[in-house]
Amino acid sequence: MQEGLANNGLRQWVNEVVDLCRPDSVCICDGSREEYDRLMAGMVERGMATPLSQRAHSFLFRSDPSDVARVEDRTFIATDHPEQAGPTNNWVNAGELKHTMLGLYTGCMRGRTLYVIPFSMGPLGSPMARLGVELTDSPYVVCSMHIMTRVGRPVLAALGTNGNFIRALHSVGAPLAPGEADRAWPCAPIAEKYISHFPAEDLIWSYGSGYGGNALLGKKSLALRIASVIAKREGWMAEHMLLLRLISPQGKQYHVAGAFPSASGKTNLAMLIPTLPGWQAECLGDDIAWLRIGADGRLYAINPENGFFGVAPGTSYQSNPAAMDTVRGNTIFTNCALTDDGDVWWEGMGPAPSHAIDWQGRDWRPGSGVPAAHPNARFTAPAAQCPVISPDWENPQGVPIDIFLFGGRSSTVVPLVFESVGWDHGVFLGATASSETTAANIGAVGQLRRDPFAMQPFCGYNMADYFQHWLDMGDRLGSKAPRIFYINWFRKNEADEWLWPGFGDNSRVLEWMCRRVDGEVAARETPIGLMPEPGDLNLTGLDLPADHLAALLDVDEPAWRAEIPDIEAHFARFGARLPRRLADQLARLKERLGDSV
Ligand code: O2Y
Ligand code: MN
Repeated sequence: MQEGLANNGLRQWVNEVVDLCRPDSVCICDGSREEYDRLMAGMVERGMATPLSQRAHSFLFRSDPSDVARVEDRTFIATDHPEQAGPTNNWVNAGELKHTMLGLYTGCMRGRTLYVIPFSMGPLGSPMARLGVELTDSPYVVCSMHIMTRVGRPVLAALGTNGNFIRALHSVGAPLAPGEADRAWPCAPIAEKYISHFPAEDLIWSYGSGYGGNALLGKKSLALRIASVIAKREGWMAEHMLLLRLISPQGKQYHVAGAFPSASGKTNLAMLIPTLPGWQAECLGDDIAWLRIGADGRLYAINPENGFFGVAPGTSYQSNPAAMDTVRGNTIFTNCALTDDGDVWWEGMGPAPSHAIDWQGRDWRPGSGVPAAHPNARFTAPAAQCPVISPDWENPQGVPIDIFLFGGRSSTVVPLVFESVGWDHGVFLGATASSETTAANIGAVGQLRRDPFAMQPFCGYNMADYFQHWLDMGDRLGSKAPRIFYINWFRKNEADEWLWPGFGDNSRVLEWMCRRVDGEVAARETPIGLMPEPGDLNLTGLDLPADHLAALLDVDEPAWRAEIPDIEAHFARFGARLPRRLADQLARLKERLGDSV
């Protein structure tokens, strides 16, 4: 019996889980440094973690090769009726899934400790924060949650005796027989992995995976899938968005919230270092935003997370110096390569070492034909360590949003930037957002995939109702609604060259948006939206060939007309539930493109 827990609901739930999962012991996490160090030391002793001599308080983990990323086909929205989950989710009947998972959970923590992790998403005490408790048998999850969320005693104090919290149960699904040695990365086979969400009960059950989004349940499961359902119910928004503050040479602040699919340079943009003279940027968050309408009628956003769980490969002092400085210490690395001098290395970080141990623990040398780090290798680091973190990143009231960004990777068709003609058109742009698949996606590379609002894997309910929720929010915001833009940094020419330099130079596109917000610059009306004239972008100091600029701002009307059937097929998936206002937007686009309606 967990008598030490003052919260009645929590005590009862922990007792039920102990009866079901049969752990050898229970540990109530206090969130202290001592707790983190003790758990890490234990994992080092058992051969699960390697301390890195080149980075203070940093450790390398190697996962099981079957457990390297989120598993979308093992991720479920469990409700009574399939329409509640909609066509973009894996639906399972809630009762049936519970029956299956109760079988798996029975005795699954034998030989292990059950950790009780009280955590807050959002600064504790913020009106926008939510409390959760994750029960897990993974000390790696505990240490990662210490970084990614606010954990421990203050959360228990905030819960009091009867406070509400979101329940998240996690097991690696690998019970130990008496005397059985543990594996470096315990997990269950793929067919036994379940990342399950029961929105009717604000409940998360995860089984069989110890990796990232499958196991750190505050992140994708709570802050997006469950929170999106709560947000719809309560009239706010839970979005897969970075948060960025831009500061003009005159000191004026603009706040940007941007939704991009995985592997579209989201963390790089979140930690932007502008090349445009006089402009500064501050990072407020790199992955998730919670937004609500404030007393002044504007939309305010917080980052509910406390750290970054970023993709390591491709991150370098060239692509993202702020991220490189963020991970200099107090960082957990997963599936990176280990160098002979006790540091981590990954593809795209810089010159390759002459020898390393790869992510699977094997000897590796350049030219060996396999990557040293897994393409989804990750760093887990405290946001507070980011050199460009905003002083307001923990502001409990959030920051007022001026600009929404949508976008993806598109080597053809989509121009560098365009603005929506109004809120409904902006929602249409979010609803039809697409991106080319990369090596980070399962399946063929370079194929266009619709990823509405970058929420396809993360919306906890019927996406058609989510579209309606965006329309409703716009109605409530009226003239105070943020402006909506669509961007594409990834356009190429026939010679397969990038047309836009990207990274810090993206500040030039953002500056145009800020001037649009201030009404300082007109825009060219095109069939797809409002665009800058070539002379409207501040390209001072940038050596951009004129033909590149022309191509970047060109609207290829035949190519856009060719997109229409795919948008129609995408919308058709939602049947009669698709909001009429989005069907109208499609009809207007067709009209503007001169297509028959
Ligand atoms: O592979 C995972 O488990 C992590 S996925 C992830 C991590 C951090 C931020 N975003 C994502 C994502 O897939 O969008
Ligand atoms: Mn993400």
